[in-house]
Amino acid sequence: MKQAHWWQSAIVYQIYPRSFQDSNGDGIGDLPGIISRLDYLAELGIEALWLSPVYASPNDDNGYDISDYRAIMPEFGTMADMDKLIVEAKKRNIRLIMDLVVNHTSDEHPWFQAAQKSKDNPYRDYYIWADGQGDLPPNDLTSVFSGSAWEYQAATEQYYLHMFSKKQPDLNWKNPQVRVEIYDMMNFWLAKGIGGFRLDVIDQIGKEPFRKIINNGPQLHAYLQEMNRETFGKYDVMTVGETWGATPEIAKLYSNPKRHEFSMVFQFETMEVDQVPGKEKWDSRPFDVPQLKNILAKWQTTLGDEGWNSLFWNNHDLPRVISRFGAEGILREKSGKCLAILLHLMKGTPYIYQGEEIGMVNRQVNSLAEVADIESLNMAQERLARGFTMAEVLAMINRMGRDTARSPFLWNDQLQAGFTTGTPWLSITQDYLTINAQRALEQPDSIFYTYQQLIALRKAWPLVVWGDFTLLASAPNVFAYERSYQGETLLIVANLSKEAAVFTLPRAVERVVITNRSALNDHQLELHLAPYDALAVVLEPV
Ligand code: TEU
Ligand code: CA
Repeated sequence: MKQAHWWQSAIVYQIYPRSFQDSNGDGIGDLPGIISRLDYLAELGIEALWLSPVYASPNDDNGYDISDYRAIMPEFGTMADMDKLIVEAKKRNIRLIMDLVVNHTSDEHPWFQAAQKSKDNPYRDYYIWADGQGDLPPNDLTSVFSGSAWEYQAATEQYYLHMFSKKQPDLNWKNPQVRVEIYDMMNFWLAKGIGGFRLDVIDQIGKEPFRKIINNGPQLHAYLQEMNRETFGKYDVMTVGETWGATPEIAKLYSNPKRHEFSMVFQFETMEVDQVPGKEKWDSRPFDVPQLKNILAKWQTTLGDEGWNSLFWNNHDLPRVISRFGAEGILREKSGKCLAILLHLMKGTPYIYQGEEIGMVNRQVNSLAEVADIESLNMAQERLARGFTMAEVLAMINRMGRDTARSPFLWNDQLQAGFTTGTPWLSITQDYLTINAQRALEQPDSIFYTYQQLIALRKAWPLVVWGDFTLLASAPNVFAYERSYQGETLLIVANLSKEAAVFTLPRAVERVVITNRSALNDHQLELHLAPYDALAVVLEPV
């Protein structure tokens, strides 16, 4: 057996705290709410919990704009609640992964408050400032959230850089003092006994904005090695970097254990399979299954022992996977199970985004008044000005907008789905009488138990953790692969479409490990697959 880290056989569950469980009726999820649901998470079997940011924040970008890294957002609770969460989670063998947003702070962070006062303020150089070009910004860099990445600040007659909203000024990582402060803060959290960090847009910290280099800047990996050395390198924790532009070769730079940077990164190449090439995410095209197969197979085979994959279908920035790559309606649970089986038997660390395990679908809106997400709202403003119709813009938001996956967790069939006794901060549009956790727990064949079974399989079976991956030839919409380890082979077949398909098995089946079909319908090598059928089988030895 290879040298194992705990995170190589663990499954991570992501919580978007605002939307998980409200405990006091203010319509906003909170830490006591999360604590009250730890038994549910333990029953699912997850071993790590990634919390989207819970630090003090004015919430321009729902916590990704931090005004105090060492304080908890009052809406979410107190530091005592946080300490209790860490302890209570640990009792259930669950480690807490903190979301670390260090590419930028909030403009309400004391560092920025000081920095903006004058050019010679000691904190000025914590951020990135520049003179304009006449009436224009320093250059034409654009923010991820639309518009210029530079904001003019009249008091000192200079612009500051913000790759996200103008309330999220970018930190200047070239300043050693900034790095020391960040590392101190990380050590503060590590000392509390957390299980690791998810590092927000970390590929941007080595940026050279005046050369218009944002991702993968020249100093990026030097900073990460320094960070590792100064902070989490001394602990048995996991780290996962959010790296939008990463290729497998770039991922090896981050996750090759010899380089002492991160455990793994999130790759987003998979997310291009329903996007018009070269355009923005809002410009959609039908889901290209063959492309998905090629991308995932490439990541599975290229990293080898020089890196580690993270496996995910969705998160708080992405649409719900059933609405995106599966099917809502009568095929909802079937397609959800299919996607789960397909992903969870690959090599890497799987992530589940809250509600995925009960088959939640996209939240839908009828007007901009129902939208909270700053990225969607900025896009709407920009595209309406460019001549798109409101109907077109709403369709984009309903398909790709970030609120699709940020709506409250559906706990039961009571008022507001059991999320709150008050009015939820984001309205619930899904059919929670049909889709809810209580119902999923009551039905032995629900999607919840498929996830539970997949998690248990990974914990119990080294093949799932360590097995080599081979993509198999198949019909365009069928995804088939093998995992093999120490003479044993597991075959996974998934039909990612609403059409029937055929897959020919190389040998007879010895046993079915997991499936979303009621039974294997025949004993022949030719397997007839109904829409979204998926199965994992061990074949008879050669
Ligand atoms: O996301 C980084 C990022 O690039 C996303 O904004 C992404 O481009 C977009 O959401 C895709 O639709 C991280 C966080 O996950 C996100 O929630 C934050 O808004 C962002 O950083 C800024 O901190
Ligand atoms: Ca609350």
